[in-house]
Amino acid sequence: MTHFHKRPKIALIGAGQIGGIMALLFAQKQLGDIVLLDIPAMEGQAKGKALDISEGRAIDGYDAEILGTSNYDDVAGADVVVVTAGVPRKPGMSRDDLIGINLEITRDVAGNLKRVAPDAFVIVITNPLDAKVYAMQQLTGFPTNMVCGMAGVLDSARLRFFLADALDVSVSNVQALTLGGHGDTMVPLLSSAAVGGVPITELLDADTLGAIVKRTRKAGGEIVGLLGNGSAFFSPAAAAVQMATAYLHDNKAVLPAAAYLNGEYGHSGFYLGVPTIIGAGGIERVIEVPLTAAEKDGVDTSAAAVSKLVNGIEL
Ligand code: A3D
Repeated sequence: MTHFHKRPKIALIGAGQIGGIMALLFAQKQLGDIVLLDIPAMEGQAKGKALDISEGRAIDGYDAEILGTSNYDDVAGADVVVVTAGVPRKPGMSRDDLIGINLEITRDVAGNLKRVAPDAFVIVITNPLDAKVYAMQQLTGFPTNMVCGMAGVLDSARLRFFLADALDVSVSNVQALTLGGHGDTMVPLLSSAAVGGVPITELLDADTLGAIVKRTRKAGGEIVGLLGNGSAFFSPAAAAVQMATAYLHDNKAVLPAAAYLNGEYGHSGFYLGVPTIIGAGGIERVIEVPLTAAEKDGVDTSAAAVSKLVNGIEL
C-alpha cells in the first residue's frame, strides 16, 4: 500500500498585517497548507488574502493550499498555530496597555484551539507578549513546551541589524541575543555578542553600543511612530516563520523565544525571553548563557515586570 505524506497544516489565527505576511511566507517556502482565520466580521479579509496569495501560486510556483475562514473546524488537526489575534499598539501606547482587550481575545482563541488543535505547536505573537503566551498556555492547558512566544528572534534580529549597520558587515556574521521580556526592560546581551567570533566590545566603543542597546529596546516603538497606524509586521512575520520551520523540520535550532521557566535564570512559573532549542519536541530546552552581573540584574528586573503583569491577569 502506498503511503502519501500529507503536507503539514499551519493555522494562522488573525488575518491582519502579520497574519497575511506569514501566509505569503509560509506559502513561498512551501512549508505546508495554510489556514488563515479571523473573526466572522473580518472573514472577508481572511478569504481575500487567501485568494490573493493563491492567485500568486502560478507566478511563484508553490503548491500549498491557502484557505481563508472564520470557522475553527477548518483549523482541526493543525500542526502549527501562530496567534496574532488581537489589536496592535497605537502611537503613545505601551504593549502593556493592550492586556485587557487582548485577554478576552486570547480566551476565545484558547477555547477553540483546545477543541480543534490539541497537538499543535503554538506560537503566540499578540502583545503584551509574555503575558499573552502565559494566558494561552494556562487557558489551553497544553504542555508548556508546546506553547511559546515570538519576540526574541525579532528583538535579536533588530539588535543584529543595528550592529551590522554600525560596522558595515553582513548581518549573517553578527551573533547577538536579547533576553527578558518583550518590552522596554528587554536585555540586549553585549557580553556574548560577536562578529565572526570577535567580541563586539572590541569592535565598537561603549557610546555606540549604548545607543544601539537603547534603539533595540525602543525598536518596536520606532516603527509604530513611523507607521502611525499599527506596528511592525514584515519582520515579526519572518521571525515566527523561522520558529515554525525549526519545529516542522526538527532543526534543533538555537532561537530565543518566550519560554516557560522552571528555575532557569533563577525564575519559575511564567514565560520569559530566553535562548531555546526548537525542534520536533517544541521548546526542547532552555539554554542558560553566562551573564555579567549587570545583565543578570537586567534579566531580574525584566522578570519582575513580567511576573507582576502575569500575576495581575484574571484567567
Ligand atoms: P492586526 O493587523 O490588527 O491583526 C490582528 C487581527 O486579529 C485582526 O485582523 C483582527 O480582526 C484579528 N482578531 C481580533 N480578534 C480575534 C479573535 N478573537 N479571533 C481571531 N482573530 C481575531 O495586527 P497585527 O497583525 O499588526 O499585530 C497582531 C498582534 O501582534 C498585536 O497584538 C501586536 O501588538 C502584536 N505584535 C507583536 C510583536 C512581537 O514581537 C511580540 C511584533 C509586532 C506585533
